[in-house]
Amino acid sequence: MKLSIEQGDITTYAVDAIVNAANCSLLGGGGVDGAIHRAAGKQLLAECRTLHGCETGKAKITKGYQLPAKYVVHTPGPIWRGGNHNEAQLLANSYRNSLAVAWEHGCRTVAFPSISTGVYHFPLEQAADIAVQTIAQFLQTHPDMERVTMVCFDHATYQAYERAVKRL
Ligand code: AR6
Repeated sequence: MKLSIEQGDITTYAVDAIVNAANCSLLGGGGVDGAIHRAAGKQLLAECRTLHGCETGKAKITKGYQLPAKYVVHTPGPIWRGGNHNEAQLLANSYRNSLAVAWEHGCRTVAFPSISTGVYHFPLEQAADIAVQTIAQFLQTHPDMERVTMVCFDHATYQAYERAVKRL
């Protein structure tokens, strides 16, 4: 299985691309977005300013600057608004479009945080199912992708993604 679930800090991952759970401005924020910008240095924000934002579920790529990762893929996941505002489809789009833009830039190892399950309040168990299903589908259609890692910051998130993999 080329999908790994790990607990850790995504800013330390020396992969081809890490994914940032961004907002539509792409100009930084708290959570994993803040951690990535702090670790990458202010050149990352300068490149992000040239991108003029990003729609929910879409993805844009920058260099990684001072990060060990070569690229950062920025995707705004959906804000949870009760579940009847296309949240599930938009979250799947974030994973699929992030993998697609990384792939187009030659990336074969990609690491994701748990998109939308922090301040955007997407229910963790459902988000984990969407993430692992969307990643597994991409791996099936892109056999040359070497590894996709879900990097869970806390243990409860790690356990939720482990359960989702077992449900696959
Ligand atoms: N490595 C991996 N995961 C992390 C790290 C890290 N260093 N730091 C936090 N997480 P969140 P969202 C986890 O809130 O819900 C920002 O302000 C965190 O524990 O970062 O998509 C953006 O600018 C949680 O499990 O992202 C947006 O405005 C997961 O990352 C908004 O938050 C996602 O939590 C996006 O909200």
